[in-house]
Amino acid sequence: MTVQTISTSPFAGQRPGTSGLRKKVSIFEQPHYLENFVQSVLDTQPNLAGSVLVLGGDGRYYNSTAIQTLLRMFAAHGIRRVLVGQNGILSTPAVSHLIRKYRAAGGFILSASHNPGGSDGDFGIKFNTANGSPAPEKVTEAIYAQTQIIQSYRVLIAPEIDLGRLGETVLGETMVTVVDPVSDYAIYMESLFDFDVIRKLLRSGNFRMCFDAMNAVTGPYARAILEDRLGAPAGTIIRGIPLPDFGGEHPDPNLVHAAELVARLKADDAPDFGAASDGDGDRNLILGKNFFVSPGDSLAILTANAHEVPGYRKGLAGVARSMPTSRAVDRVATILGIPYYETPTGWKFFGNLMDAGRVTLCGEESFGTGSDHVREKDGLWAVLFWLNLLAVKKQSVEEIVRDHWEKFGRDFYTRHDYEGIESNAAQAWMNALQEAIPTLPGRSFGSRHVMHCDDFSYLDPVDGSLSTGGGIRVLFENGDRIVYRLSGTGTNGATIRIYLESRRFKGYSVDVQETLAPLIGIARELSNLESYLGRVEPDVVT
Ligand code: VG1
Ligand code: CO
Repeated sequence: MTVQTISTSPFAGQRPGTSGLRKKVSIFEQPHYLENFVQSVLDTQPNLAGSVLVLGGDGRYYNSTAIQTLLRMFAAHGIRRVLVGQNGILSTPAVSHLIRKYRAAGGFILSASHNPGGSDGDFGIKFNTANGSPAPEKVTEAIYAQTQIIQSYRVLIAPEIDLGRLGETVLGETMVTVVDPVSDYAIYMESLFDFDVIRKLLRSGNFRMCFDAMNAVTGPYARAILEDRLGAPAGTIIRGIPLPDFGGEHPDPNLVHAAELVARLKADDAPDFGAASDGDGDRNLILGKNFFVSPGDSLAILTANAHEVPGYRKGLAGVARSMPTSRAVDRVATILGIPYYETPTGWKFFGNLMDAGRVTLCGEESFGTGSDHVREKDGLWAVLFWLNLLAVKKQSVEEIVRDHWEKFGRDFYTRHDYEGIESNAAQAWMNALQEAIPTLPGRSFGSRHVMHCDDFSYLDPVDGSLSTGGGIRVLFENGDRIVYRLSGTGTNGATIRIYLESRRFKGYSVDVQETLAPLIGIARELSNLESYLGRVEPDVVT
């Protein structure tokens, strides 16, 4: 087996976004495209040579091809050992866990998360560092800079590894170990939650749940944990087999894309609990009987009730949320007397806070919740946390949420997405908003008065790094808030996100969109949405 050096030249646009490099499959399939990016990671991270790496993905189209390429490149780079998930499968939180458990120097996750898959869908690659966290901005920027000057990459000429067979294979001087994707993760979950009490609940005969794996990576994890270990009856999991094209659907666990699950939870004989996870297993959707738990509420509720769960009984060091996420958790933290942090969008900003022992739980409005047990958000972890609470508190999902609102007040919250916007138009709209920032404070819109407006920037309190351009926030005197930002994960033009939040202490039963309608109107008027985009209605409302 020989190492070949292949000449190449840079591709434009290999800057990782909110969560890794995401592009259409056809872009990744261009000769040298994937190799250039991977070589740029290896070249800029000198600690990887001679170390252990973790490798896996969500099973989407191009996953297996890419894994074989990466293995041959790792062998050419002198990586000592690679832990790769059987059939190339590893959920994002499982990768983070394996990196930490086996003290790997890092890992590669092949996924475009909730973006559609298949040959005309999306592919993605993300590099995580030795703490199991998505690479911080200074690392992704160094990788990007290298992609812009790369001239060659190295690859071992070798036959394909059989990814279906557990065990070890030598590739050049690299040991490749094909591991069971689920077992370490499942054991870890058992150490955090009270499996006995959850088992009792699931076997009691008066509690039913349904988990939608969305034809994506969590199917095998959910089966092993919910059915095999916790005794949920067969059939608890729907869409449980990972498919390369996710059955042609968006593996995005929200009310729009998890329509079948939502319908089941609305039926007369609805189960008591419904949950779903996304393409790579890091997001979660939580439903009760005919009841939706908004992700911001979920984070606040887990924070308020963490002492009920074995893994968090000793208390929380603090909590963090991304800036656009509802501020519901802040009030809980204040009452608990623990610090809370507001970070830019994307899980990579939580890593330092967790490593420094400043926060235990973190969350985002985009159906992401997690803790310092790994350094990624974790879909099944959130589901198990809720199951543990349901079992201990002996209340329904709805009762738990309503009790929480009663005690802490309620944040009405929604996100409106405008997808497939022509990039220049989206940028022009954003630029105009940026220019308007100094003119907004003091202006009134109906009965609301703008108190403060800025483009969010974040000074990391642990390493002092500065992240700018986090999104424009408009704060009103009555506590309402509008946030505007451009997505960093899309592959088709630009996606505009408008986040709306209004805190109320009364009027719980009112419909969220109805309650927020005046604020929604202001958000559109204030940003001149229609004149820039030629439209006002969003594509997706979550
Ligand atoms: C979106 C979400 C963000 C999340 C990111 C990755 O990013 O808004 O909260 O961290 O996706 O999640 P953006 O830049 O498109 O708004 V995942 O499950 O796609 O890795
Ligand atoms: Co995801």
